[in-house]
Amino acid sequence: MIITKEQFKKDFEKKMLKLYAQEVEDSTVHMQYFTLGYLMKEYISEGWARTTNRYTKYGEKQVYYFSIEFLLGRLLASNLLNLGIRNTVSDALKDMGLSLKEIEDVEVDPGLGNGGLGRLAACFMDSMASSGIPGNGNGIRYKYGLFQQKIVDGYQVELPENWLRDDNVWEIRKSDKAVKVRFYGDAWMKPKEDGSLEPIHTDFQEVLAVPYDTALVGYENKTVNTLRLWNAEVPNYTDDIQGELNFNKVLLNKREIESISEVLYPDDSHHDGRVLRLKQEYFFVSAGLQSIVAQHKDSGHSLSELHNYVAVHINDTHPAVAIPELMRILMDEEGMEWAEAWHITQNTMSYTNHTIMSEALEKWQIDLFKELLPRIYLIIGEIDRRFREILSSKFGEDQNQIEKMAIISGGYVRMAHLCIHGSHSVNGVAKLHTELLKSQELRDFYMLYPYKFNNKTNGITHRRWLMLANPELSNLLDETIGNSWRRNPQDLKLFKKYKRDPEIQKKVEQIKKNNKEKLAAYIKEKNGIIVDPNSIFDVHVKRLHAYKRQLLNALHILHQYHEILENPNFEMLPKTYIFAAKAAPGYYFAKEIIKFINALAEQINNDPRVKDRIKIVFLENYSVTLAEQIIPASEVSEQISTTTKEASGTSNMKFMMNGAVTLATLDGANVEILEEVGHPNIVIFGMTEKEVLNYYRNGGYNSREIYESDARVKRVLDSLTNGFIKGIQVEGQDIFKNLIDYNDEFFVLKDFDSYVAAQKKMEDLYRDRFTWNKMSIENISSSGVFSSDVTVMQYASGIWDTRIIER
Ligand code: NBG
Repeated sequence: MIITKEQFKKDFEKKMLKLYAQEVEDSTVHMQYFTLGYLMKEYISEGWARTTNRYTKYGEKQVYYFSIEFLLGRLLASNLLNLGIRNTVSDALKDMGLSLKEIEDVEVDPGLGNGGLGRLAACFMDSMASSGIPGNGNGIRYKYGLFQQKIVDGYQVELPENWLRDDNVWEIRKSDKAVKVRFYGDAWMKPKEDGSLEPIHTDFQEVLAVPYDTALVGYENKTVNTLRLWNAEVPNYTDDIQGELNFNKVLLNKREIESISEVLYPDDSHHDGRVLRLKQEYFFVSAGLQSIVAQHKDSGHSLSELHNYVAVHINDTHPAVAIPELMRILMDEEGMEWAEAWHITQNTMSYTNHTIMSEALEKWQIDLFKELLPRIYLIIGEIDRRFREILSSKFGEDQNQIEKMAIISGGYVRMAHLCIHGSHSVNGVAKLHTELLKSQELRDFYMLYPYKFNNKTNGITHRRWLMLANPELSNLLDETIGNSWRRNPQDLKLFKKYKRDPEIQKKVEQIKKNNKEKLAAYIKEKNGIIVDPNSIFDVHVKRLHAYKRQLLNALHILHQYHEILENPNFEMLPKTYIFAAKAAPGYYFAKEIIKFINALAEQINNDPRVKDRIKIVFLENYSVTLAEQIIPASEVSEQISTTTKEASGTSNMKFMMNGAVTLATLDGANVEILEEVGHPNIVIFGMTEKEVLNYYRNGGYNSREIYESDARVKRVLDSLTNGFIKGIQVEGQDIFKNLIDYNDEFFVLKDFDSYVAAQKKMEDLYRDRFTWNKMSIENISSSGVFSSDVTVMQYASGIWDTRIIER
């Protein structure tokens, strides 16, 4: 949009007066935030209405991205950026004596996700709007986002994150679009006179799903898409009295019902088998589909054409019940026959798998499922029966094979199998991950449905992760290669030609230094630790999980510590190791690793013999906002998961785009980062995929042998248990046990040697400033393909079959 400074000032003053009966000069920064936020919403609303109308009027096929998590991050800055008025607003505010930065800092970061999966959904939303793809998000409006993490005495403490305590300026409650979702009761098929069967569902509990819509503003285009998050509420029983409901029962129900949209499950890989989680899943899926079908009918299209107008994307298995739910709506409510309903459902649905970690592949006990969702269970039963017929025709009498692939088997409903059978497309999130799905985890399904499988490597929005997070680098890019990269991120490759340019190298180095200084100030303020901005900032930030191997990193630091103590003149470049990670509250081992890192930090940071050669910082409460501060200040990007375990990773792409050099195993999208930057510009170590698979398949790994034969490993591990590191009696023992007695499931010790060498190599590269800066520039300029704009275009053409309305 176009607005002058003067006009904005007038609007802002007027808005402030209206909202708070206050003049700008007497306002608090809190008031300024809400004034600006509500004003932005007004600015956005016209384009929003226009976009929605345009989609309906021209019968555009729309994508609905169903996800149990959306980790959006703060919206004020990104909305201002995408509207194209951030500079104007910033200048105008400055004229009024206000600071945009301070105002932006008032916004609460809505943590409606755990990690990569939720953040990917948010990047996709930004990219769909910015690429002119008619795309909507559909999810849950959790009252409490992911817990706030405090570190107390080295331990993680979890506090509730009440992000809605103030108004959320971005959402619009749409009570008139509320729908009802049914749980429990009895469901059966009643024979009718003509011999056909009629589905009956009685004695159910009804929950009102109320949508809250948030605008998703495209970057300097005319598109404003919608994110719809559902809130669970008690229906108004006076409209619809069911049986013997009485007041007390209503109150009791209220607690139970409202809990559906109360908390986000703080776990992205272990699934918690509680009923509430399945309730959440059905809740937002049913509400979303009901509103999609209603809208489709409103616009006058026939339901038999639904799949030509609607694509529903199932983000991991959490929304898998979308498949039977759409069947239910089409059959029970719209009177369609099975065959047609199935054809439409399969052609509407597509599914992304985000992990091969088996504990995250959802399956539900039949009893639990049937009790909570009796009608849906009947439909899945029929889907399974028909699927088994297909399998029989293929595998004949091979019952084992049939059971292995069935949807309902062994007392469970398997959601991934349901997704694959019920969708027309199944994709992995990086080349290696997709290959592993095809050759290992989902091999049988790949043999059955080879045409459904495809790869869509993840991406990140360069608007948030470069333009907003790193304005200085963005300006340098504009000055050197012009600003076309902002719209076409692949143009970042134009920057490559400056890789040997001493002046540009110096500038890139200086920008990194400035960002490091800012982070150092933050660290000092938060942790009271003084870090040297001239030291190497080596950064490991992501969810805490054993397979991500924060432990390997920490053990290496401990090793370096021993080296220094043994040889006081030990040569090394000063290093600042930065960690940030939340551990799922029930994930005991992950929490022990946090304690270990903090104990190590406490000891090393305060040991005068180290002479500041090593500093360790654990920043609490990792979030999108914190990531935006850390990543632009990073030099070494730790991507050291056990090969085969990280489906893709996305922070690896963010670091690269900000000029950090990746220290990586050949896992997930690291493989593709290597393809883009080439061997000289990345440091690779560790076991190959083949070695890992071979060990998992055939055994033969013995971590104790390494402990006994490698003196460095022995020294490090012994110091976990012999009191050398203070304050980790329990944790030290447990980590030792995990690595030695339980044979080190994630090959930490197996990769130790090559990790030490890789760290050394990084340091040598860093010493040579010309080489390092060149590497940094190579990374920045090769990162464009990892923009999620590129990814969503591939989804649009390869999976959703949606038109790109504008670019
Ligand atoms: C995560 C993977 C990451 C991947 C993101 C986004 C889950 C279940 N999976 O490797 O662990 O980058 O999904 O695809 O959160």
